[in-house]
Amino acid sequence: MRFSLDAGARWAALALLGLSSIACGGAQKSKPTGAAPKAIAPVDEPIVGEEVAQLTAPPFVPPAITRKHATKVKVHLEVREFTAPIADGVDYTFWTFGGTVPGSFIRVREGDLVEFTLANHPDNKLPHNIDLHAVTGQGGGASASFVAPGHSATFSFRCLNRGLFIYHCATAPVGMHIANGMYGLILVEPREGLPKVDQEYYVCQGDFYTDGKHGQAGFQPFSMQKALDENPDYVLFNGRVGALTGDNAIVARVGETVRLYVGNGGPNLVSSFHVIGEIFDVVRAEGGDLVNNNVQTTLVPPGGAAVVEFEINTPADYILVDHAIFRTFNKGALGILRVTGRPEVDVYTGTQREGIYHPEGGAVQAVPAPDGVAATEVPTQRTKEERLALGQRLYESVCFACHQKNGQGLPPAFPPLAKSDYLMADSDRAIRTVIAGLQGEIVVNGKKYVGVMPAQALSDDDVANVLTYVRNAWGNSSDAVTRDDVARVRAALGH
Ligand code: HEC
Ligand SMILES: [Cu+2]
Repeated sequence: MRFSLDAGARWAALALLGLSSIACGGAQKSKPTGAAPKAIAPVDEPIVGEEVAQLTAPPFVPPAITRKHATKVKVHLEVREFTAPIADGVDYTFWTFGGTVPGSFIRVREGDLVEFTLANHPDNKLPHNIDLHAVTGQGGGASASFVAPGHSATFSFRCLNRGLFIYHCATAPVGMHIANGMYGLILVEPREGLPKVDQEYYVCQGDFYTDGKHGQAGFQPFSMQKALDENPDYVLFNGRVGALTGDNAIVARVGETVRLYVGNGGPNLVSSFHVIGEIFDVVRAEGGDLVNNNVQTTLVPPGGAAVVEFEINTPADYILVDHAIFRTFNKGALGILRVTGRPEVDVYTGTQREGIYHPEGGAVQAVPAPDGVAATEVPTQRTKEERLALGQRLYESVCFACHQKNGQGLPPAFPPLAKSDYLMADSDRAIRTVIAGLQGEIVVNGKKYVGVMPAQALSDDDVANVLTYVRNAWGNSSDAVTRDDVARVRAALGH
């Protein structure tokens, strides 16, 4: 949350350094007006020694480069095609760089000479290649790296520009290769390095197009028509629903600084990248030199990237989203940064007080019925059928947003109510859940959920109706919940 002077000042100082070298008329290659000046052109820096790049699978990032010189870096990346879950119960055939979506993270330094080998595994069915946006040269390396299954190709390039860059397959049909997961990030660190942070993670958004609708079980082939229509069934961080939630959440502690390398493989959608409950102290816009401060949401276009940094001031589950928000709650673009540590009440208190709200100085106003008929007393006794009908209406206006239309929930964020052992085991507990809310870890049908269900401001009659409905819908079956049951539980809670 705090403005990071350190980062801003450091980059400003670097810009000045570059400017003074121009003023002295150094051996500077001519650059387009406004281009970031550099003390020595990267291509003039001597290459000292060689090393093999250490690649990492998402969400991890190789360690920062501490070298003070340019070197020759050998990168070996293998293309693998395989079928794996894109969501629980849904399989998809992915094409990958290094066996993951996004592909392996590559970290090199400005001025480095990269000797890049692309290998196409003999079990694969298709030719592939790679276009790295960090490359200056024909096709970003695409034609030089085009390889059939069982072959490999090597080419070299010089890292002339620092920044965070997407790489992707550029084999026809290009859109399909990208849609199947063929993209990742390469970081060209500035010569002097990036400011030190405590945690670094790798997050890449992508949109996916399947024959079946979102969540439809079984094997789902790629849908060319939906890709052409730019109408994805899945919008994901790191290639799978739940790649960054539950046990896969990324983590940090209060007091630490976090840097996210955020990419967007597309193929079609622009990401409105946002972290719920946090503000980016620093955004390295578009992955380049431009530093913006105090940003809520940053745009990451397909084939683009951004670096976001923030200090963590208080514990929470910070939620990574594409703020085109249906993509988050209905198409999968949801990740969690789980922060532990001591709550900092000077920063955030949580709920301090809760009470009944009486407008107009406490008088409860009778709302006139719309057709002029006097409002009638809510009957204590209703038939189960009445409660089912009223409860369904309430469910479909309030609860469905999280628990979904047919009570199936939305793992891992929202537990199911349909055939929920947790719901059916204890009706008083269900009443407490609705009137007082619920948080912390629970287990529903053998699966862990750690979420927050907000308290629902509903009358006793409404709670009875909605719980009668959910405890008798979608394969659940039990007696009606009565208004007296709710009143008794509410009294025990002191609400
Ligand atoms: C804003 C999202 C949200 C809304 C709206 C919501 N819930 Fe929940 N609900 C949750 C979450 C999250 C949990 C799990 C809480 C936890 O992990 O401790 C939960 C848990 C439950 C549970 C216990 C777990 C289970 O699966 O049996 C019941 C019962 C429940 N909700 C009923 C309802 C009913 C009825 C409504 C509508 C009146 C409703 N909820 C509205 C988010 C929501
Ligand atoms: Cu490919």
